[in-house]
Amino acid sequence: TLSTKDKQVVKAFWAKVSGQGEEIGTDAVARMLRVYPQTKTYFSHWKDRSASSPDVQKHGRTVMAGVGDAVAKIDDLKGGLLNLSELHAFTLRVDPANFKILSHNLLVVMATMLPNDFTPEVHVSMDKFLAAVALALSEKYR
Ligand code: ZNH
Repeated sequence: TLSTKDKQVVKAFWAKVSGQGEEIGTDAVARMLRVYPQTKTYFSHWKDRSASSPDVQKHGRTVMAGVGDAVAKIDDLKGGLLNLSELHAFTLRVDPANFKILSHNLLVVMATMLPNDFTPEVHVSMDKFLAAVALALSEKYR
């Protein structure tokens, strides 16, 4: 579980990320599709899956807005993300294993784009936070 310290670190880092949110989200989604091609099945209707694609950019913004919403609900992720979990489980039917894959790609891109802010301390807390988000999103699958 997330400690008080983790929550502080996540909130402080997220404030720095926000300015580049769109770029980070877009890059993470494009990278996920490229490196983990099994994730492409959910986006088969997109013509272009590169980082310059309007579809990828739009989804990058969407995902980052979702993560930002999760930061705001950090004290009750399971309750706060219940509707989003339901959407992914029943409507979108996304395999929950993919939540970890996107989290990993978000970490890689944040580390690359904010090398000075992405300290080992931030790495630990963001990793725990994104794992908690993935768990909360998996809630409705059980
Ligand atoms: Zn998801 C959608 C978030 C992951 C797939 N998403 C979505 C949205 C959001 C999100 C917010 C919108 C909703 C509405 O509209 O209402 N996601 C999210 C998050 C995460 C995710 C936060 C993590 C971290 N997803 C994911 C994955 C996948 C997905 C991994 C696969 C691979 N999503 C998806 C889809 C969709 C979504 C397909 C739909 C889109 C459209 O339609 O456009």
